[in-house]
Amino acid sequence: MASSQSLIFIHVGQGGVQFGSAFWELLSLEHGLTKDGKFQRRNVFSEPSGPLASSNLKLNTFFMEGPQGRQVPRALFLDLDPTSIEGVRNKNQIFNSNQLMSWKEDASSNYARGYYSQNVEATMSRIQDLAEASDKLEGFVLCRSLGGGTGSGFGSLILKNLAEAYPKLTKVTVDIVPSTSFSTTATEAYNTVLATHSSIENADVTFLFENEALLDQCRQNLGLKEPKINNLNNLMAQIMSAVTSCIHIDGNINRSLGEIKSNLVPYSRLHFPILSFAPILPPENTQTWRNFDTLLMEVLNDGNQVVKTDPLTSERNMAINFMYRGQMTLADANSIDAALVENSKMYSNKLKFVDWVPKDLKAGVCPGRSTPLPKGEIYTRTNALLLMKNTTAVSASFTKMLHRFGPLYARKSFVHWYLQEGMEESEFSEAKNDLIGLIREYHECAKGTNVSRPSSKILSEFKVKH
Ligand SMILES: Nc1nc2c(ncn2[C@@H]2O[C@H](COP(=O)(O)OP(=O)(O)OP(=O)(O)O)[C@@H](O)[C@H]2O)c(=O)[nH]1
Ligand SMILES: [Mg+2]
Repeated sequence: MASSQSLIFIHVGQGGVQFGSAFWELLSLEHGLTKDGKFQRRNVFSEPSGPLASSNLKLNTFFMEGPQGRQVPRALFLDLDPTSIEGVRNKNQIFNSNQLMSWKEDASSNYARGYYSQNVEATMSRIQDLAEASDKLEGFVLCRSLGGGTGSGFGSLILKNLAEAYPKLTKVTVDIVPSTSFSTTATEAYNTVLATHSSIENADVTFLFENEALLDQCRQNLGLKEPKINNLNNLMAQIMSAVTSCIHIDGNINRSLGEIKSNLVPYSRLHFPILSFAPILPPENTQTWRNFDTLLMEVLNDGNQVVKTDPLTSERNMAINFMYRGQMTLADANSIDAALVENSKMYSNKLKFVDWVPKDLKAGVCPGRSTPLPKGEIYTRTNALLLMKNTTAVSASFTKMLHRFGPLYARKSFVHWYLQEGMEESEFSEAKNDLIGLIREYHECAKGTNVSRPSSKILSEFKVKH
């Protein structure tokens, strides 16, 4: 089996943990593993035609050897209250018990409670154990929801500690952005802005998943009338499997977190590429091969993005990567690459680049197809295309965050809950100004000027009160 670098996944808070449960169920199936980490006779890569050699699977990137030849995910699940961790323990027997950490009381939707949690030492020590079990550790993927107190606050504390303890390793965050339709607590607006501030500072790449965009996809593309949280998580799992497909299977680009970063992030702060994936079809489909032009049209459709952008705002890209996922040999990659570049001329309005970077359009192929989850709601027995674009249009997501934060902060509602936990009030304005600065940097890129530091002038433009 090919030897490769390894990654550690850290799932924090209910959203991070529940997404992780779906993600590892899928990844285990893709690697031909049973629920308890043993090898199945057949796996997705041996069916239905053109078997890929198992050497294509870089098993030890995501899994490590456990007792009795079991494969164990390189992952840690953390929640300040036990409920979501119990859910993982009951559903996925693949984890060792020391990979599932929980405590007694949640952070009550309060970033500060999560951030000032006393449990970080125990957590960092468990992360160190996992790091020591990895020969060639490349980096970390921290997955959390931004809305609650644990994912936002405790997640940000862990991210800061990772940046200090492992400065040379790549840090990626998967940040779930709360939707007003699912949201139950007013403080989500604060937690989202405070946690995004930490992702701007301490992550190398952040993949935003807006629950609102995922809900729309479940309704429109999958025909689900009332999507549930697990529908959203299964969709995210398929997309994150595609993002990391060349890392955990094989392929010709984005074979490591570092490569994803260098392919997509020309400026360190502007590290929020938007993901768009196709096809997203309900399970009753029978198509086993999808026309490439159709896939391209679908990923360029805003409705397939996991971040909702404003179609009326002109966007500019800093980097674009297409990742084709399907059964083919790597020798075909070059011809796909040429077809992609040729076809994408038709969509030149969607694929405009900022003036000051060379047109950075890359296309890659991962030969391993995805696999359906049992009773899954997404059809996967076909080829697929993932688009990752570092576009100025992502600023729409930060603007929405500030629009929810602004009115609440203007009244200073609930601020005392945060101060009681030890936070300084200045941290609110620091976080807010950081997002405003980021939006401004994206706007300047779209206009063609170079990136500069934040200024307070932008406050009025985004209707954020001082
Ligand atoms: N996509 C997705 N969103 C989730 C999930 N669970 C919760 N959310 C969203 O995340 C926000 C709440 O965050 P949680 O992850 O429940 O909170 P937490 O991190 O556990 O923090 P506390 O419970 O406050 O300590 C809400 O907006 C939910 O809609 C999930 O499994 N998937
Ligand atoms: Mg919770």
